[in-house]
Amino acid sequence: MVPLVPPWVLRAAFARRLSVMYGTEVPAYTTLVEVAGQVNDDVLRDAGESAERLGSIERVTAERHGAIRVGTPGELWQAAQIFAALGMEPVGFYDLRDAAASAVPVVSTAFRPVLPEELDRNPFRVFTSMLTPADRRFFDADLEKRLTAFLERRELFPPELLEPAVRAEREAGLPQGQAERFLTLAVAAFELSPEPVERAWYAELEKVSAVAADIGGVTSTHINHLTPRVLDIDELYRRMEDRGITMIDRIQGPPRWDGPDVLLRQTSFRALAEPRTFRETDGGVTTGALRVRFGEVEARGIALSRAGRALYDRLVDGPVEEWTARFPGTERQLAVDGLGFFTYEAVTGRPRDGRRPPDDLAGLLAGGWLTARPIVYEDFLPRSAAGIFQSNLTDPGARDSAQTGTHYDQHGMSEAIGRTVHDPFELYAAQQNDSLARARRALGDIEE
Ligand code: OOG
Ligand code: NI
Repeated sequence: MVPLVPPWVLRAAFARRLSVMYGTEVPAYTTLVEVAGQVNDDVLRDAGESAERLGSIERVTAERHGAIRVGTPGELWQAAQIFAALGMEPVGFYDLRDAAASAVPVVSTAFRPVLPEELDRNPFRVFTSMLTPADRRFFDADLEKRLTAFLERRELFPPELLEPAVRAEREAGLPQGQAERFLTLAVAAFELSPEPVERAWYAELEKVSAVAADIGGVTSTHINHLTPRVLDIDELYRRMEDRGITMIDRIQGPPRWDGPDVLLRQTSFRALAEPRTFRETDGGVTTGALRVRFGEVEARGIALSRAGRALYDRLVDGPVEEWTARFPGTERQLAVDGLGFFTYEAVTGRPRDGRRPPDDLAGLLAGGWLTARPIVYEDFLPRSAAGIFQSNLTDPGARDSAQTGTHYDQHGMSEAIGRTVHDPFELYAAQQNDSLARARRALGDIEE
């Protein structure tokens, strides 16, 4: 039997090649990766072991997320097939249409590995947005019709790319030669196309939303940012500004504080003007520029339970004093209050002191029966995502808020993709509960 290149090796190779491609297309991204690497080295040197509490330095160094935008359920279905070949499944539903100040006409999910061991091998994830042309707040019936027709005519992913993707998913890998070709075509599908942009069509969509134009104004898709992970995002922000790269005005997500890092903190630099060719209404070709691709960086923290997330949502906009006063200041407290997710392990070497393990988690942790390791947040935050979209729009676009939008939810997204969209809270809870059940069994064994 020919040995197959397994999905995780394909995923790691895809992430690496995408990074090389994006670095040649967007040089400021390379600067971001360089600076992130230097910051990570410094943190590792100064903080030692605790720097790796939320992931090994190998994982963090290789870690990236990308973002793509597609136009139709059919295109989303195909993107999902390509990601399935790489061992990435849809997780989470994000509706970015009704974020008050920063609405964009898309609904989104993220493709990523779901098993902890797969995440450890390579956690590459892609935030994937789909245009919603039937949403009357953004598009009237006439524009919807023309937009849909335009999208139906284009082909983002050729059959030579989709066929091996189906095979890779079915057989859990590809033979070496096919893997090579698959990766080459997959990276090419996300490059910026040199095809001329229809000026008038692009401009018409841009009036509605720059995101609508970026998706539906061109005949291809492209990766619009690629994000490295950094261990100290405040330090990175300072160093980028020192290098003369203007970042957006803030770091999004939880505040910097002395307590545990939770969820996700992100910042970005604005999209750069890139030369593009345009087709004018008289048929002539001209050159111009578009700002569509940018750089972003992120720091990841502990995954929060639904209750933890609700507390986060209540506190995040308030004064930092309120956050400090009300948000748990230690990992132990996050665990005991049921606000954060952890994996638990029985302590086997615990000295025998005649005591029996208590039933409650607080007692088990306080008595040294269990150790807790944080589960890293592997997903996104809708408000930061909306902010990331927005930071790259020069014009907020036009919306008719008297109209109502089309309904979309996790279920509808699953139907569009033809695959189940996982609920991130359920994934984290299952991982936590499995570990706790194992730990309790182990404690039972130790006792006997
Ligand atoms: C995606 C924006 C969301 C993030 O990190 O929150 C995102 C986009 O601009 O297409 O990538
Ligand atoms: Ni992003």
